[in-house]
Amino acid sequence: MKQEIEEIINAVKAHHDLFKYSLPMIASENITSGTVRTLLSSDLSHRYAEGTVGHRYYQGCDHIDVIEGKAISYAKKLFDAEHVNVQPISGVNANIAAFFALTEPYELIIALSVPHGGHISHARYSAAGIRKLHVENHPFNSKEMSIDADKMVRMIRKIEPKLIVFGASLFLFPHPVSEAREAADEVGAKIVYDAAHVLGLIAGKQFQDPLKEGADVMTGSTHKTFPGPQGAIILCKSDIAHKIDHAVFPGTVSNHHLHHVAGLAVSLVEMIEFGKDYAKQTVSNAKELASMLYELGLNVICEEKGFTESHQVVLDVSEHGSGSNVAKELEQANIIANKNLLPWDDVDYSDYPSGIRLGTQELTRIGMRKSEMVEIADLIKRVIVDKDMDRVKTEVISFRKEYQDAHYCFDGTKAYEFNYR
Ligand code: DSN
Repeated sequence: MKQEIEEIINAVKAHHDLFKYSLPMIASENITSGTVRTLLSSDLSHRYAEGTVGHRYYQGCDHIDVIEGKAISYAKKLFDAEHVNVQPISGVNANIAAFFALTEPYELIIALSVPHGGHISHARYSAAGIRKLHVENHPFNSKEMSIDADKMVRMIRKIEPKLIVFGASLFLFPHPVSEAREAADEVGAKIVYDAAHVLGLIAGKQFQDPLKEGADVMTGSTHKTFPGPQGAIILCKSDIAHKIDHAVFPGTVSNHHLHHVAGLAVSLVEMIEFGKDYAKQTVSNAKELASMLYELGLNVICEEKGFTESHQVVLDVSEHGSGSNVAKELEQANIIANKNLLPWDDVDYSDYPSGIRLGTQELTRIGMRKSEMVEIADLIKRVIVDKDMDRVKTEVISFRKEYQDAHYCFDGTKAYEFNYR
């Protein structure tokens, strides 16, 4: 094999080995079933199907129409949604499309700030800025890690935004969607809920149901708690379906990723069958991990509120070095997590935030339950407090050996294998 190609293949193999024998705890990642992985490398990955089901600009799309039609109908069923678009190629793309569908340039929106956990695409310097929107931040209670609903309602009535955005990257507790609805109606605002992080929990009915609570649109990545392929989905009320579809194509996507749509269709079937059990276990694992870490002396935030209602657990590790240093130390022990800005951090030092964000969704997907969380809490504590990286790494590798299959799907064996000829 040509050396340059071999080097790439070897790097991919090494990547697989890392994830096979580590604790994958980035809160925005997951692993797909074998069927989905196979579909991602199918011929669909290099075809065009601009347009919508039955109305394409290219020939050769009959089977693609079947696949996309099924993905839409499974998503409608799983989320009880009036309208679904499966074409956005990423969560940011889905948010940009929602902003283009529901606002005009220079209008005002309310969203969560990044230091309070908001996603960058809700900020002026990202997707909201691309639409030239003026962004006011949700009033936030940092101690409770939640939006202050009373202040938010007063703010909606006072500043009369065109759009109210909910959802976050640091996302421990539900957002006040139903509380916003009446004031939003009074001022003529729409509500977009960015469910990127919690889509799998919503699918499994273990988190708030934004569409039922009054959101007009729900966007979401399909590869975080929702254990599907990289990409995104938009679900919305039927009265704005046309605006959303038009903002996706031709607005912000030319060709969508057809292999993603096929993988998503299968992931939706998996979640219809197993979503409730998976989501329940994910949240219960997060609660267990948080309380074990707390008992071991770590500063897990929001103890008064039971730490978390989602897949995330957040630690303030400022006593043990910055979040950046601790994330690197965890990586030395094969525990993969990320540093995170916390509300009380100085944003000017954002390369050295005090937080570590942990997610339990992938550990759950590979079959771990509460007893494994107890062991993992101990391993994490030994890195963060005792700085015992070398010994913990050996133990993590050995611990991981028996968790190699994806659960909550029909075809999950050897989920981390990569066989290249
Ligand atoms: N970067 C993702 C996260 O980790 O939250 C969101 O896009």
